[in-house]
Amino acid sequence: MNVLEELKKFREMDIPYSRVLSSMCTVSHEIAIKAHQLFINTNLGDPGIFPGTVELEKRLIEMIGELLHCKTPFGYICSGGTEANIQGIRSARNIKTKNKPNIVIPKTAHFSFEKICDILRIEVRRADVDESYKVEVGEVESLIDENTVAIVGIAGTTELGQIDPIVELSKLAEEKDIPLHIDAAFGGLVIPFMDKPYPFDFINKGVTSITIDPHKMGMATIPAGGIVFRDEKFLKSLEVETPYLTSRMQFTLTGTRPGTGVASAYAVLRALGFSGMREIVKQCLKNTKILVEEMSQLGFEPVIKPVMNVVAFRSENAEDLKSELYRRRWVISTIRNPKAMRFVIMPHVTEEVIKYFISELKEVMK
Ligand code: 0PR
Repeated sequence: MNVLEELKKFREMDIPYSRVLSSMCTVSHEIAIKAHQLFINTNLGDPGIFPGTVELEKRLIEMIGELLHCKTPFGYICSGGTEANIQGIRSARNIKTKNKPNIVIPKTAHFSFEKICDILRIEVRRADVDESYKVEVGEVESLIDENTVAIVGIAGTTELGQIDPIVELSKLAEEKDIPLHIDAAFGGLVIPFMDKPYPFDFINKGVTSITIDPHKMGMATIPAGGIVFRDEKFLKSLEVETPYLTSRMQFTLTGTRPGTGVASAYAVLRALGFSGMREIVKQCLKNTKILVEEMSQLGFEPVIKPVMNVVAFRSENAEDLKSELYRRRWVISTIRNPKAMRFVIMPHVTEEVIKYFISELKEVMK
């Protein structure tokens, strides 16, 4: 058998995105795929060989900076939100230099922070959230001490798409002179394109770094995460010497690093422009509303009124429903507290997909 035929067989075992209602990734935009192909052999780990790709990354970071209200952004495109969060916290730890460092994160933070604390040997302190699942700023304050090297706020929580009170967190961070890292891995390419965007970004003086992933709502090819710092000193604090490369220093976590994420993310933002992105986000929010209406007719109530295109519906037998749906090749996810079915309404989750899904859910519930 031809090897490509063999590969196709394996690929056909995967579930197509049109049946995936749980993912923060989506079908890459067609311009992203073309851009990816053009840059397929690039390696930003050795920048002297790829000055064109380096320049493209610089321009992309500037575009992202403009979106995030930062005139002189410092950052790079990495493997995803996990790496971006690692680098955000690692830089804060390097700058604050404490013997027994700790960070204060919301209880709703993504599991990447567990990896971070393990890798960096940092104590993690989890602050409670209020009834709308936003972190309690008072709790955050009470968990801070002289060894706190960073505070984390989330703009678009993984489970519910909620936004923490970042304006207040920023005031606290400024007052205490502690770096504030914002995990906007998902929300970073949603919130700026909403009708009344919540000020989650560098517009707040206390915000020092932001995670923002083009391979989620940016429709770039995987992998494409993003980390942006307000101040160059954070990036500098991550540098190691690279004696035999075309560059002298390297601040990235990985060595060999694809230029495909840079090219595909840049292509989408340039081709669509901020106005095109606004249209995409508008459509996702409209489809989220459609799902909420359909689900409410089946008796399901959202845990919180959706803030963005992530929504969870209370259900005592969410796990059973998920399993039964999976048997029919539909993928949803669940959350445990409260028990709920969770959906991410990405660009591939169209009105048609939602209607088809609802008809199958009705069957499953019989
Ligand atoms: N921060 C937040 C707020 C996230 O939601 C995620 C991932 C990350 C950081 C980490 O990003 P990377 O996975 O790029 O390192 N959120 C999704 C999740 O855990 C990732 C995902 C994507 C999961 C596609 C499943 C899937 O099919 O739910």
